[in-house]
Amino acid sequence: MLNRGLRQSLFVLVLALHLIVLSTYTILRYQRSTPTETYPDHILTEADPFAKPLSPGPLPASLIEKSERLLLNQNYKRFNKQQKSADKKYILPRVPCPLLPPNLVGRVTADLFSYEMHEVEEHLANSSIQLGGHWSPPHCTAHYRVAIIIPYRNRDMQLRIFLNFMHPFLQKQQIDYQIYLVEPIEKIKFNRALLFNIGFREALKEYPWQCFIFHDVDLIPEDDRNIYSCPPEPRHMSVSVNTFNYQLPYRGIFGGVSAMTIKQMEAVNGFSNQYFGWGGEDDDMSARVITKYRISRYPASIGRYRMLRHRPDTPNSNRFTFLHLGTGLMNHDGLSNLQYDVVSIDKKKLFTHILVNYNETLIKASVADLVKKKKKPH
Ligand code: BGN
Repeated sequence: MLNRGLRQSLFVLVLALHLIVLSTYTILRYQRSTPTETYPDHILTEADPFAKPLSPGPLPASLIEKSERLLLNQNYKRFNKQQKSADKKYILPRVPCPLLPPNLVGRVTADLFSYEMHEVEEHLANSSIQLGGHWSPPHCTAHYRVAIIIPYRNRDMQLRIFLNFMHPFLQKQQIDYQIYLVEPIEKIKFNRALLFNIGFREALKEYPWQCFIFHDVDLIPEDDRNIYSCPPEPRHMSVSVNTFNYQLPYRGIFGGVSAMTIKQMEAVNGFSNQYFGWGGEDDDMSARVITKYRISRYPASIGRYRMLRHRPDTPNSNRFTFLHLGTGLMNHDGLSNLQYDVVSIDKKKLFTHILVNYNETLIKASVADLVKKKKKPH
């Protein structure tokens, strides 16, 4: 025989168990419930390659409005159905990604270990990066289509560290992006600005990029709130770099990492093609930019970068000649007189490699008369 007290506590226990089971069931049901299949027509888009998710992944949950979460959820389900049925008429609703990417944390530290390329590829094997290093968010339409252009030569170790860190970094920002490496063939002089112009041209031939990030391979961002997008004014992004004691070395600096839209690039005729060797080409671009815009920057606490160590390059002694001309060459030298040959375009797993050739003599000759005239005005 159970006494009264024991009977009462048993009753309370059974009641509590019931409550737990019931609430778990309700929560699960709510989470799984499919939003209604009738979907307002205006949200359905034509089959838009840029709205197409690549593959399903975990759904972002925190910091997203409930209504947005339902849309994302529905998109995810439709995507799976579409995969199974291969029904071309099944059009995914265009759902913009949340304005504030949900998983940003602020300060981030890169893994600077020098993994082999195949190890980096393995690390990133599950993140649905398309051949050529293109990624876009699987369940929503990114707000920005961004090409990352990297002038490159002989920096294999830095490249591996960069790729290993940058892919997850950009994916967390929910950007539709691709990484392009533009490399000159061996026997010609390195020309950072010319390689940027080439990257800009070539990238636009294959995808409607809106925004370009001109990026040195040795700079690794340290804060994921440093969103890789293009604001209304050209943005200098590497505001505070460890090698400069996290301070802007001078007001007009535009080197390291910078972001420009197509319109902004075209408005200043791109970069100058005349800077062979190290230095000055970014100052030239800065001078071009300020004729039409103001340089925008994130606060120093966000635009933070770590520079990977390397041997210093030899400065180009000619750079002062062109810098002294100010923006004198702007309308004649840049995208308008760009000449180069593409040797190969190689779609690697994590980036697109564009190997190029150009003729320094011809490029210099294209502005020689103008330089003479500007130096000695009549
Ligand atoms: C400057 C270089 C830039 C370089 C920054 C940071 C020149 C032009 C002659 C004054 N400018 O001095 O190209 O990005 O340092 O390293 O050399």
